[in-house]
Amino acid sequence: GIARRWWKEAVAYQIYPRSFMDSDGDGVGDLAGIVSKLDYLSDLGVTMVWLSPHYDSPNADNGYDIRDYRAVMSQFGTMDDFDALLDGLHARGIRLIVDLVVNHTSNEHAWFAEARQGKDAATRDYYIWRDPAPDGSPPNNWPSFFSGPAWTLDEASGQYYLHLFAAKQPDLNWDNPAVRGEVWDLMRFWLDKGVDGFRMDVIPFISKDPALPDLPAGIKPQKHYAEGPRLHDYLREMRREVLSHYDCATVGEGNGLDQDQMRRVVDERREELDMIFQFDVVEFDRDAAGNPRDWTLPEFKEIFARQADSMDAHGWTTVYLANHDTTRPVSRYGDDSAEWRVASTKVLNALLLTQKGTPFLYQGDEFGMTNFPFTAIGQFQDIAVRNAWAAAQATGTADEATFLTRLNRTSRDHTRTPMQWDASAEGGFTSGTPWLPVNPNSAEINATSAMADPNGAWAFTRALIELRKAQELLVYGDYRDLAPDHPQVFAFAREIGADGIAVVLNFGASPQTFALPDRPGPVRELLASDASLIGSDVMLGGWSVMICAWGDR
Ligand code: TEU
Repeated sequence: GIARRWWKEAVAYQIYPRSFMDSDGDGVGDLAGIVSKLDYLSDLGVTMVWLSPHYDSPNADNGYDIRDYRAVMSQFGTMDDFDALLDGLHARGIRLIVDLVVNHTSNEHAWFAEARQGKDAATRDYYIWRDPAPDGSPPNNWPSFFSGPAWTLDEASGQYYLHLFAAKQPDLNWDNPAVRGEVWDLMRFWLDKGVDGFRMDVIPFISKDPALPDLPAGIKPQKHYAEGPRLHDYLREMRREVLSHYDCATVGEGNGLDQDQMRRVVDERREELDMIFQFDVVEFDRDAAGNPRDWTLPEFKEIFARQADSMDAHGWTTVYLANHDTTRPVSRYGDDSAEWRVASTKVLNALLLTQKGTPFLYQGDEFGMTNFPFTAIGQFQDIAVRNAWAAAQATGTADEATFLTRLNRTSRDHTRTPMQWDASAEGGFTSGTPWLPVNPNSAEINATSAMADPNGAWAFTRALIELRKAQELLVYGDYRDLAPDHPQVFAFAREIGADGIAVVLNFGASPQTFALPDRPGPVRELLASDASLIGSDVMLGGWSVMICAWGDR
C-alpha cells in the first residue's frame, strides 16, 4: 500500500505575495497583508500554503531573482512579519512551504558581484563562465526563456556567463561543492525557522552537461536543459545533508521532464523529492510555437490518467490547474461568460480536489477569478512579455495586434493581477495604486460577494476541500477513468477494494445523462451542483458536478 504522509493528505493554496493583500498602501502586497487574511484561509480549509518568493530581490522577475536568501523583501515587510505569518499559519494548523530558487541568483547577489571582479575572484566558479566562440559570439546556441541568447558578455573579463532566464538571473554552478554547501545552509536557515518544506524552482535544470552541447534543431530548450548528468546525485545529496533531518515536504517544478524522468525524481526509494509539478496540463493546449490551439476533453482526461498512473506505490505527485506562470483556469478550461463562470469554476475545482495527487489551488481560483482584458502591450509587467516585445521590435517583426491576441490567452500576468477581495476600489487589495491593474470585473467578482452566496463557487470549493479531508478514498484511492472517450462528461472513480467514489463532471453547457457503470451496491450522493442521481443514472445540468459513493467508507 501507499505510505501515509501529511503532505499527501494536504490541500495546498499558492500565494503570490505581490498580489495577495497590501497592508500599507504602496500598491504591492505584503506579509502583513497575508497575516490579515489568515482566517480567510482557515475558513476555506486549506492545510498548506506555498508562498512564492518573499526574499530580498531587485524584482527583475518578481522575486525569482534573489539578492539575499536570508532577508525578506523590503516591499513585503520584515523578518518579524515573516515569523508572524509562520506562527499564524501554524496556529491554524496550516503548513508553510517556501520557494527555493537556486538554479540561479540575482546578478545583484553578493556572490555574483564578487564573481564579476575577475577570473581569480573567490566566487568566480559559483557561476558558469565560458570564453566567446572564435568569432566573439556566445559559447553555444542556447536560448534564454526570456528571449535572446542564454549568455551575456562580461566586458571586464571578456567571458560570457550563462543565464537560462534573464541576464539578471545568472545560473549557479552546481558542480562546485561550495555552491551546494551554500544552498544546504540557506535551506537549513529556513527549516530551522520552522518552515515545512520547499517548492523548488526549475530544479530539473540545476545540473549542466559540462560540455554544454548545442541545442539540437527541433528540441524544446527545457527538454535539453532538464535532467543533466548529476541531477539525481545532487537531489540525493540534498536529501542526505538537509531534508532527511526535518519533517518537511518538497515539490519540484517539473518543466522539461518526461514521465520516466519524473518517476525517477519522486520514487521514494531513491530519496530525492516528494512531489513534482507536471507540465502537461499547462502545455497540451499550446502548439509548437506556444500559441493556443483547440483541444478536446478526451485529451485533457488523458493527462490526469497519466498523472495518476505516475503514482505507483512508491511515488507521489501534485495536481494543479494554475499558478503564477499561467492564465486563469475558468478562462482556459472552463467558460468565463456571465452565464457559466460560477458553474464552470465549481466543475474545475471539483476536478482539482478529487484527483489523485496533492492539489494546489491558486489564489483567486477558489471563486473563479478570470483573465484580464489587456488592451495594450504597455499594460504587461512580466519580463517574459517585455523582453519578447523588445526582441520583436528589434527584428522588425513586432505587430501589436497579433501580440495582444496571443497574450490575452497566454500571458503570465493574468494570474498576477491583484486578488479581488471586495467591491470597493481596487478590489479591496490596496488603498493605493496597485502595481498591476485590478481586473475591471472586481465589483462583481470578488471574495466577499462570492462568500455571501451559499450556492456560489466559494462555498462549493470549501465543501470540496472539506470532503477531500474527510474521505481517504479521495487521497489514497486508485484512479479509474470511467469514460475516457466521452466528449463532454469527465467521469472517474477513486477506489479501494469494494469502496469507491465517482466524480461526474459536465464540461459543457448542454445537459447530459451519464450512466454509472455497474456498482456493487447502492450509490449515495456526497456533494453535487446542479446534478441529481436517479438510481445509477446521473442527470447533469450544464457545467455541473456529481460526487457519489458506494461501499462502507
Ligand atoms: O518558471 C520556470 C518555468 O518553468 C517556465 O514555465 C517559465 O514560467 C516560462 O518559461 C516563462 O515564460 C519558474 C517560475 O515559476 C517563474 O515564475 C520564473 O520566471 C522562472 O522559474 C525563473 O525563475
